[in-house]
Amino acid sequence: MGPLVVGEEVRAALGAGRAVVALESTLIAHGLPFPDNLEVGRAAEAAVRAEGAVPATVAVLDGVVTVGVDGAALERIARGGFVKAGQADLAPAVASRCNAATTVSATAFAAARAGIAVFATGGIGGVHRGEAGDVSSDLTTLAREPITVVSAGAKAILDLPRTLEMLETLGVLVLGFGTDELPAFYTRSSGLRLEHRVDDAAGAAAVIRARRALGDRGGVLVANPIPVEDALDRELVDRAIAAALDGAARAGVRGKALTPFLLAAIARETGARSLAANRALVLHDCRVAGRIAVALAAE
Ligand code: PSU
Ligand code: MN
Repeated sequence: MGPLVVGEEVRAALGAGRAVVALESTLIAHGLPFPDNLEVGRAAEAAVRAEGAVPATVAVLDGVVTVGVDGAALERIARGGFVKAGQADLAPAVASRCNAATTVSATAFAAARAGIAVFATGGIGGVHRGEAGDVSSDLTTLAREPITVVSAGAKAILDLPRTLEMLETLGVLVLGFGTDELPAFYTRSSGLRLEHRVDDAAGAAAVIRARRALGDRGGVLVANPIPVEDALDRELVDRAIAAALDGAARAGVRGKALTPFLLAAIARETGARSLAANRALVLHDCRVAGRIAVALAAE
């Protein structure tokens, strides 16, 4: 067995030219608490299926990068013990035969190797706020991989203006999905204007096809705002983020642990309302990604 394996159902779907949507596992292992995380992982797969596409959740299982894990593996991921792996962490995880959840960067990389064109997540990583200057490898991987990531923007805990600037510098196309603004994860708007907008899956597919036809091999970020009825109050979010950032600074949390720490702190600060919003936006992204994958497969 090689270091990267594609699950049977996913392989069959890709072989037949059917729509497939990749899903990441860090959001399950480190973004949400058990057992909500397992429920969201399952619901995400179901949402992709409801649109007529095949879900491919990605993780490293005993050192094998697996594109399309089965239900038993999904449960293992949710129960804990999986480290967090970005793209650069994949090879060490393979060499040491460990279990790892894949971030957006690792998932995009593995999915692209498998020939998957569309990927759904909640929010990509980006440039963190403050002087530390921590920048997620999600951005650089997106610049390199020919994949479309559907997300509710970048996580609100980040420095969104600098994240958007970096995406532009790297040549990642950011497409507003029914919006002219970069969505801010728990809320629909950030005040940051986007240059490009599409209003449905067919519109997104047309742009993706044009990018391919031009030979542009970089990634596309479809910025899909959280549904109106699920969005959180902006003041609540701002207060929770400020408290979370303060807590992280006092505890000296940085690096890989920072994003999971902040998400957990925000869940406490919002009385778990952030978890409900996170669930809603992830499932919405899965539905939109499913539709885009179906539109692309129909060409
Ligand atoms: N989206 C969510 N919850 C998450 C993440 C995204 O709704 O937990 C994860 C993604 O896997 C993303 C990662 O790639 O956070 C970014 O981590 P870092 O900032 O350490 O690169
Ligand atoms: Mn980082």
